[in-house]
Amino acid sequence: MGENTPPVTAVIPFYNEVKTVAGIAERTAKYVDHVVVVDDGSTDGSAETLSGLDVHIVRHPVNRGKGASLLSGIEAARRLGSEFVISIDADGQHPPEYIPELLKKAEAETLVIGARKSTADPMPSIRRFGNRTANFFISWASGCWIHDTQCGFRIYPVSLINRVPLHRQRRSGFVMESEVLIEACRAGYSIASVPVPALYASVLQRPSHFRPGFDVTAIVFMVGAKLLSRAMYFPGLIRCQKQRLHATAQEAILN
Ligand SMILES: Nc1nc2c(ncn2[C@@H]2O[C@H](COP(=O)(O)OP(=O)(O)OP(=O)(O)O)[C@@H](O)[C@H]2O)c(=O)[nH]1
Ligand SMILES: [Mg+2]
Repeated sequence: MGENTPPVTAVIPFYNEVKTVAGIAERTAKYVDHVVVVDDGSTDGSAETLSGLDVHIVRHPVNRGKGASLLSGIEAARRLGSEFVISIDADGQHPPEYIPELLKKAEAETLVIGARKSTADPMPSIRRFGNRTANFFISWASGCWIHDTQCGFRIYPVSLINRVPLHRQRRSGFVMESEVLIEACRAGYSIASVPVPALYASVLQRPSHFRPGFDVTAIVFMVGAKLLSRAMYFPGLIRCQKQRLHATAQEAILN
């Protein structure tokens, strides 16, 4: 990276991504100081496709989930001396070519999220509905409007992970990526959004690992518990909806 840019590590957690993980790691390496790939007990030969690439490999002997893999990768990034971690999916849905755009917003007390915008490759409607619902409730519990709470293309300041309390039983699965937003906002971090394309049919080469029953239930229980613990946190609802209206008005002016 540039002389004055703090060191950046990309973390790519993956589970059975034999067709795509090596290509994503190679494309990502052009934009960061280090690439850490976290093999979460893959059984399809994904790890073999990485041989010869200039990447750090963290292995989980058995599958522990995306959240646990992100945390292992962030720990590896800390040991490499990085201040920022870029998380990126291994299935090709996040174009690494957008990393420089996300990096422009990187700051010590900011979590940057790639906010997926509609493209010619539309998100399945059930997924779009789920994302909108998640955005509403997670933004409420966070007390700030978050355009895309479910996108895993993000920049985490490494310091954030030790400062925010993540529930022990919720550190492993997809729910971790939702909980960390709420806790980051509570800890005073701000959230910045950078528009990125939403890629679906054109890149996906295997069924989703996201289990709508299990993972959605885990997210609903987590958000419910956070809201109940703050007496429903109505000030958070009002604040995030004001911010949403403001953002919508700004968008209308720009278009
Ligand atoms: N480390 C780890 N990564 C996982 C696990 N499950 C999924 N992933 C990775 O997390 C990323 C997102 O998983 P997906 O199955 O694509 O889930 P999604 O992107 O929310 O859902 P789709 O929009 O349907 O693709 C991919 O890079 C997966 O390889 C897991 O158990 N462990
Ligand atoms: Mg995916």
